Amino acid sequence: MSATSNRPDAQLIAALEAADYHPLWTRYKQITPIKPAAKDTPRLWPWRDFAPFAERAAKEVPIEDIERRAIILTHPAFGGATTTTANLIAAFTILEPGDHAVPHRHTTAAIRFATHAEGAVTIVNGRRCEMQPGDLVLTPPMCWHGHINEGTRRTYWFDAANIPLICGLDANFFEPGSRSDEQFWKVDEGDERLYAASGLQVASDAVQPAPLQSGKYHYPGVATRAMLDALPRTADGERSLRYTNPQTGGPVMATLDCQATRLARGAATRARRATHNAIALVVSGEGCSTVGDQRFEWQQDDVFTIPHWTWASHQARSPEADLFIVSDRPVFEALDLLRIEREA
Ligand code: GTQ
Ligand code: FE2
Repeated sequence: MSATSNRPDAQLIAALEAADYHPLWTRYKQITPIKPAAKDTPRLWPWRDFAPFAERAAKEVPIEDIERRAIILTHPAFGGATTTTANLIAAFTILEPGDHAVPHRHTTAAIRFATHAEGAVTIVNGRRCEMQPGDLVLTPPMCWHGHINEGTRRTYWFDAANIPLICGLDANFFEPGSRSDEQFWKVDEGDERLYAASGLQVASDAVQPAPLQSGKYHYPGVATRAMLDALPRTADGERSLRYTNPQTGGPVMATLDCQATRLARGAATRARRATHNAIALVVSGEGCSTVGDQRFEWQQDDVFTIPHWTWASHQARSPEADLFIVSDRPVFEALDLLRIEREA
């Protein structure tokens, strides 16, 4: 017998439930909690633990046999679902010299950030995007993309995508490309040139709504680092840049936001919490973060999560440390659910 069996309306409740009705009054607190409660604890995936698996995947899994040689960092709190933190996955893609990862396109949105990818190229909608250190390459929804390693060494890059969000919405569409389409790879930077200069845009008389997905796909690391160098330091040592859609000044995609953060040794950043979820990649340097009740010591290529509504503060141990942070913030902004709190 359930806990409700002694109440005066017990028989009504049982009858309702048997007929596929739920009285709101017995479950109001369950379905309207007073605040968010992330399923997952904050988690760190150190590169040194991951590297042997990446090496095995490179040796044991031919690229011709698979869609992508990517390994996703998964949190066990999601009950076996392929999720890193709510709505998001993070992964590393591994390519051997000469590897071609077959072209495809899909409604899920993804980004990749070059960590050790010199010689690799991602082609997005017929534009060649070379993966220089610290480069960000977007694949907005339904953009064709394939990858090649034209270099002489194994390459690695960090991926993030909104796959759990799109699976939750059951809004996946996927189109395979052809492994034998030689022309796909024979392109130059193409229309990416139209987005190369910051502060300049193609003029148009067309009256149309601002596109929610960036038309610029390639954000060179050299430009990000130069701008971080130029930013004045804040009281808590944090200097942050947001990658933007040049046509709107808003987030790079409708569902994903990207940020570059530079920390200075000494100060810990003021703790903050937000309703959206974030994943941080350590681009350079060393440091530590307090996320919820966890404390992470991190170094280059480590990845950690900042689940929603969890306090987070970061600190560099080296003179400077750079983080790349990807989040689902635009989803919360679009739905008017964004809340951010900062410690006093
Ligand atoms: O590069 O196309 O890590 O489609 C997951 C899904 C990478 C990609 C991932 C993808 C890709
Ligand atoms: Fe893809």
